[in-house]
Amino acid sequence: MNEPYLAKPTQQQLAWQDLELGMFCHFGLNTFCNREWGEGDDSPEAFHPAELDARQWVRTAKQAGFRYFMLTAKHHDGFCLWPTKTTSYSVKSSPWRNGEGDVVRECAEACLEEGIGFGIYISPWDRHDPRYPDEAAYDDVYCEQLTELLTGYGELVEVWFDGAGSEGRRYDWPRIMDLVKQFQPNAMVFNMGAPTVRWVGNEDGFAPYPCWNTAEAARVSMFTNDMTAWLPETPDWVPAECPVPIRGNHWFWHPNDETPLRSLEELIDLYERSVGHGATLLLNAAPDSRGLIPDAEVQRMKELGDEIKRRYAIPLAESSGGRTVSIRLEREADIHRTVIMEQIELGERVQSYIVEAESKGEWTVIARGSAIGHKKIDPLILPVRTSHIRLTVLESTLEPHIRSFTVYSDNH
Ligand code: FUL
Repeated sequence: MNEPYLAKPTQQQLAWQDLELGMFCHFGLNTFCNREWGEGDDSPEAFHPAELDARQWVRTAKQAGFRYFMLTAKHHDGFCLWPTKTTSYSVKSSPWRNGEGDVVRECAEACLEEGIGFGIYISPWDRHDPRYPDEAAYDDVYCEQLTELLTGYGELVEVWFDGAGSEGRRYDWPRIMDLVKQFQPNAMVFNMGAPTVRWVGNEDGFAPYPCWNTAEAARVSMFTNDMTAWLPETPDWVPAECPVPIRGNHWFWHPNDETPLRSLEELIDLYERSVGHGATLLLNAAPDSRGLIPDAEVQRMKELGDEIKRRYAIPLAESSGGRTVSIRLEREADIHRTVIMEQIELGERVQSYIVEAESKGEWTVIARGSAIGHKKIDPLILPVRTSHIRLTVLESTLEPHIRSFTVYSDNH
């Protein structure tokens, strides 16, 4: 008998889903003009990050356990952080490094040195370029800019196509996708064209549960409930990414910003509801006008990384298997959380499951859910004292395969 069709990830998607944590980095002319969305008329003269140190940015990500780093090579204002041949509206016209600098290169090199993935954000919407109103002429510009980025900076993990400002606008997506396929076949494509990764649909940093890996569409931007029209070759497997700024709703740095930095409690909660719901967390920390990520942000990132390690680096016990996976501990312990991963290379099979703990011969359900996918974290409201714990898959499309079932205690 033929098995029912089940969407499966590509090797590249599998590798990307294992990254789990990305640091987003919004930096550009906005940083110097106290803006979130420059209108494309700020002078490149303003761009002078006297102490710019991309290694400090990337180290901040690395030290916190983040595995990829995404830079806004071009935001909506159209200012390019690399010396593009397509426009003079770039670092070339700025006083920074006498117009000879290249922020994209410095980030690419820092990522290579630190051994984490590098990705770029390149806004399709361009509020500066005079050719923007002419669809065909701008497609040429955009494709040239993209080609420069895809070919000049080594291997990219992801290319971020932001829908904001592009609601209703047509771009030549087949042509744009061909460039990515040709020059960076391993890079993930975010949300537009023929995406391999979708936007989770909010900028709050969490994935509503269940967050299945299969989808046929995703929201275009924060400003519409329209769904993107994806090209027919879009795979059925399109895992979700959850972008969120570490400070309020500001993606860029602002002088004397009083928007509060997210607390450690809030961030770890977001981690457990993004990565813990099978998605990827993309947390933004913005460099300031010196060209450095401020101490408070660096510190908070580090605290988050330390807390993730404290909770999840040392399992009490771990097992894997099929429909039922049991764990017997050598002695009773307080369980604070469980983590389940499905072998997603075989597709997302589990539809519902329970986790139970035994005490004096009685089994009690301590967690339940539907999707598992890449990862499901179940933090327990109260710790459960037990020496015997089991996962049971109640419903699945095909025979379930559990990559790992892990229990954690705070008292290890
Ligand atoms: C949005 C943009 O409008 C914001 O400025 C930011 O870049 C965010 C990640 O995406 O659509």
